[in-house]
Amino acid sequence: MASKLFLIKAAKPVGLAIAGAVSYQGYKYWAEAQEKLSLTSNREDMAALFDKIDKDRSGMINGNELQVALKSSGMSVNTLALKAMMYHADKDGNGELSKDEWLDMVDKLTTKEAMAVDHYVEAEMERQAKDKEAKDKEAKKK
Ligand SMILES: [Ca+2]
Ligand SMILES: [Ca+2]
Repeated sequence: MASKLFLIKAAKPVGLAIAGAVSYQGYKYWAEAQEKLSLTSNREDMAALFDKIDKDRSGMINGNELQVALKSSGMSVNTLALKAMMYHADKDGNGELSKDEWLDMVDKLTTKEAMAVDHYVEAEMERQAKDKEAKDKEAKKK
Protein backbone atom coordinates (compact mmCIF):
# COMPACT_ATOMS: atom_id res chain seq x y z
CA MET A 1 0.00 0.00 0.00
CA ALA A 2 2.73 2.41 0.96
CA SER A 3 4.63 1.69 -2.23
CA LYS A 4 1.54 2.48 -4.28
CA LEU A 5 1.13 5.84 -2.60
CA PHE A 6 4.76 6.54 -3.21
CA LEU A 7 4.38 5.77 -6.90
CA ILE A 8 1.54 8.28 -7.17
CA LYS A 9 3.56 10.93 -5.38
CA ALA A 10 6.65 10.27 -7.44
CA ALA A 11 4.99 10.54 -10.84
CA LYS A 12 4.16 13.84 -12.52
CA PRO A 13 1.89 15.37 -13.52
CA VAL A 14 -0.67 14.33 -10.92
CA GLY A 15 -3.50 13.83 -13.41
CA LEU A 16 -1.45 11.37 -15.38
CA ALA A 17 -0.34 9.60 -12.22
CA ILE A 18 -3.94 9.05 -11.15
CA ALA A 19 -4.87 7.86 -14.63
CA GLY A 20 -1.95 5.45 -14.43
CA ALA A 21 -3.05 4.17 -11.04
CA VAL A 22 -6.66 3.69 -12.20
CA SER A 23 -5.42 1.94 -15.31
CA TYR A 24 -3.21 -0.32 -13.18
CA GLN A 25 -6.14 -1.14 -10.89
CA GLY A 26 -8.24 -1.88 -13.94
CA TYR A 27 -5.57 -4.21 -15.20
CA LYS A 28 -5.61 -6.09 -11.91
CA TYR A 29 -9.36 -6.65 -12.23
CA TRP A 30 -8.92 -7.79 -15.81
CA ALA A 31 -6.34 -10.30 -14.65
CA GLU A 32 -8.92 -11.70 -12.24
CA ALA A 33 -11.59 -11.64 -14.94
CA GLN A 34 -9.26 -13.56 -17.24
CA GLU A 35 -9.64 -16.63 -15.04
CA LYS A 36 -13.34 -16.19 -14.40
CA LEU A 37 -14.26 -15.65 -18.03
CA SER A 38 -11.72 -18.26 -19.20
CA LEU A 39 -10.07 -15.81 -21.60
CA THR A 40 -7.64 -17.52 -23.95
CA SER A 41 -5.39 -16.53 -26.82
CA ASN A 42 -7.78 -18.19 -29.29
CA ARG A 43 -9.08 -15.16 -31.20
CA GLU A 44 -12.04 -17.00 -32.73
CA ASP A 45 -13.23 -18.14 -29.33
CA MET A 46 -12.73 -14.68 -27.94
CA ALA A 47 -14.66 -13.05 -30.80
CA ALA A 48 -17.50 -15.49 -30.08
CA LEU A 49 -17.33 -14.62 -26.40
CA PHE A 50 -17.57 -10.95 -27.30
CA ASP A 51 -20.81 -11.63 -29.18
CA LYS A 52 -22.12 -13.57 -26.18
CA ILE A 53 -21.37 -10.71 -23.78
CA ASP A 54 -22.81 -8.15 -26.22
CA LYS A 55 -26.39 -9.01 -25.23
CA ASP A 56 -28.11 -6.29 -27.24
CA ARG A 57 -25.94 -7.06 -30.29
CA SER A 58 -24.90 -3.45 -30.67
CA GLY A 59 -21.39 -4.52 -31.68
CA MET A 60 -20.11 -2.91 -28.50
CA ILE A 61 -19.74 -4.12 -24.93
CA ASN A 62 -20.83 -1.51 -22.43
CA GLY A 63 -20.23 -1.46 -18.67
CA ASN A 64 -23.54 -3.14 -17.88
CA GLU A 65 -22.94 -5.98 -20.28
CA LEU A 66 -19.47 -6.54 -18.86
CA GLN A 67 -20.82 -6.49 -15.33
CA VAL A 68 -23.53 -9.05 -16.17
CA ALA A 69 -20.98 -11.34 -17.82
CA LEU A 70 -18.64 -11.11 -14.85
CA LYS A 71 -21.42 -11.69 -12.38
CA SER A 72 -22.67 -14.80 -14.16
CA SER A 73 -19.13 -16.17 -14.05
CA GLY A 74 -18.92 -15.57 -10.33
CA MET A 75 -17.02 -12.28 -10.17
CA SER A 76 -18.93 -9.40 -8.66
CA VAL A 77 -17.40 -6.00 -9.31
CA ASN A 78 -18.51 -2.69 -7.88
CA THR A 79 -19.05 0.39 -10.00
CA LEU A 80 -15.57 1.71 -9.35
CA ALA A 81 -13.88 -1.54 -10.32
CA LEU A 82 -16.02 -1.74 -13.42
CA LYS A 83 -15.11 1.82 -14.38
CA ALA A 84 -11.42 1.05 -13.92
CA MET A 85 -11.78 -2.01 -16.16
CA MET A 86 -13.58 -0.08 -18.86
CA TYR A 87 -11.11 2.77 -18.56
CA HIS A 88 -8.21 0.39 -19.02
CA ALA A 89 -9.57 -1.29 -22.14
CA ASP A 90 -11.51 1.55 -23.78
CA LYS A 91 -8.76 2.93 -25.99
CA ASP A 92 -10.82 5.51 -27.90
CA GLY A 93 -12.65 6.62 -24.76
CA ASN A 94 -16.20 6.32 -26.11
CA GLY A 95 -17.28 4.43 -22.98
CA GLU A 96 -17.79 1.08 -24.71
CA LEU A 97 -15.55 -1.71 -25.91
CA SER A 98 -15.44 -2.44 -29.62
CA LYS A 99 -14.47 -5.92 -30.74
CA ASP A 100 -10.97 -4.65 -31.54
CA GLU A 101 -10.57 -3.12 -28.10
CA TRP A 102 -11.85 -6.36 -26.57
CA LEU A 103 -9.45 -8.53 -28.56
CA ASP A 104 -6.55 -6.19 -27.76
CA MET A 105 -7.36 -6.46 -24.07
CA VAL A 106 -7.58 -10.25 -24.24
CA ASP A 107 -4.31 -10.35 -26.19
CA LYS A 108 -2.64 -8.26 -23.54
CA LEU A 109 -3.86 -10.60 -20.81
CA THR A 110 -3.01 -13.84 -22.52
CA THR A 111 0.39 -13.09 -24.04
CA LYS A 112 3.65 -13.61 -22.25
CA GLU A 113 4.59 -9.97 -22.79
CA ALA A 114 1.59 -8.89 -20.76
CA MET A 115 2.71 -11.06 -17.89
CA ALA A 116 6.17 -9.60 -18.18
CA VAL A 117 4.72 -6.08 -18.02
CA ASP A 118 2.74 -7.03 -14.94
CA HIS A 119 5.83 -8.35 -13.24
CA TYR A 120 7.74 -5.28 -14.32
CA VAL A 121 5.21 -2.97 -12.69
CA GLU A 122 5.31 -4.94 -9.44
CA ALA A 123 9.10 -5.03 -9.45
CA GLU A 124 9.25 -1.31 -10.18
CA MET A 125 6.92 -0.53 -7.26
CA GLU A 126 9.04 -2.66 -4.98
CA ARG A 127 12.23 -1.04 -6.21
CA GLN A 128 10.86 2.47 -5.59
CA ALA A 129 9.76 1.49 -2.09
CA LYS A 130 13.21 0.09 -1.34
CA ASP A 131 14.88 3.21 -2.76
CA LYS A 132 12.79 5.34 -0.48
CA GLU A 133 13.61 3.15 2.51
CA ALA A 134 17.31 3.42 1.75
CA LYS A 135 17.07 7.19 1.38
CA ASP A 136 15.17 7.48 4.66
CA LYS A 137 17.88 5.46 6.40
CA GLU A 138 20.57 7.61 4.82
CA ALA A 139 18.78 10.75 5.96
CA LYS A 140 18.61 9.47 9.54
CA LYS A 141 22.36 8.84 9.60
CA LYS A 142 23.16 12.47 8.85
CA1 LIG B 1 -23.87 -3.99 -26.48
CA1 LIG C 1 -14.17 2.19 -27.15
